Amino acid sequence: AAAMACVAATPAQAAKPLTIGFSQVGAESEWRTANTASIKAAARQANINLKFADAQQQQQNQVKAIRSFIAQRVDVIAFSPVVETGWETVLREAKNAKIPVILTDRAVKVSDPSLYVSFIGSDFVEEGRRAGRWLLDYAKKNGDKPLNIVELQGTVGSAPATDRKNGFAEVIAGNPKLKVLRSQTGDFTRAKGKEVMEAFLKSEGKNINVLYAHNDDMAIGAIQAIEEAGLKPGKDIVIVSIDGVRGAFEAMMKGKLNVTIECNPLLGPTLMQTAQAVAAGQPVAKRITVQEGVFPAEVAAKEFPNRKY
Ligand code: GZL
Repeated sequence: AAAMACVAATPAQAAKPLTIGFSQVGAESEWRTANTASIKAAARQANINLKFADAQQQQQNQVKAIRSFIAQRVDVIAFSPVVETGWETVLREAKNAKIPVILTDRAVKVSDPSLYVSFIGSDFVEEGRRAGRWLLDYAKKNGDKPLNIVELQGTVGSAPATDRKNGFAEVIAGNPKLKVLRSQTGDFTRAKGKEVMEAFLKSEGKNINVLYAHNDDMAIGAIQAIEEAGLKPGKDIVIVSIDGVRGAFEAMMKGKLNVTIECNPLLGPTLMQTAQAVAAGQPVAKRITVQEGVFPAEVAAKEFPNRKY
């Protein structure tokens, strides 16, 4: 009989819970709040020890947090990079410390893709294209008359702002009657979105037919500015927005917003699964995308009860 390989039974080592250091962009929007809630809940469910740092939308706070996670020797570092560039040095420090890094939500531009193991998040260019396609369709249904657009961009230098701008511009180039009059950042917040929309209204006033907002929070701020200017949001100025947060559905049900392009913030479970696989030395996909749809106002009431964020 083949010699039986026998291994002395050792008391099962209670697996030490994984420790993940997570650097979050901030708390700038309803989307971010939902994203943070998803990550914290998923860590609890997976019995993962989560060290969570809020960067108040400042890149240097994220660099500091990542350095602190390295010093604490966490098992995995994950973060949502507030902007695309400026990460090479700190990511090389993590690599030299042999701590794997996972990107969630937003991407980075680095010369060496081995500086992170996986990027879990939406395709923002496609989200911009979806906004553009909705507007092309709207133009066709409304006698193809000229449409003057103002654009509220997200945080300057962030992947969602750059990509949503490019995807939208690529698609509306198909209709020369669609013109972007002014485009400026509202930094993804309601307050800034309102402030910049006030400036747009002062300079362009009745000339504005459409607002394209890179997130719902800026659109909601702009809605207040439009109403304070005595105009009807969703009618005098058609509003196309992105995220699909609760506030957007509420605005659509009131007829103040025309469409929201969903951007799924519920990345927590996928992040935890990926981190566990990485820590176990298993291969993981370099790019993990998420499912998301388009919700025009006419479906808002029906869809609202199904919303998870
Ligand atoms: C998109 C995310 C953006 C949201 C904004 O994945 O990075 O940041 O669209 C949030 O609401 O502020």
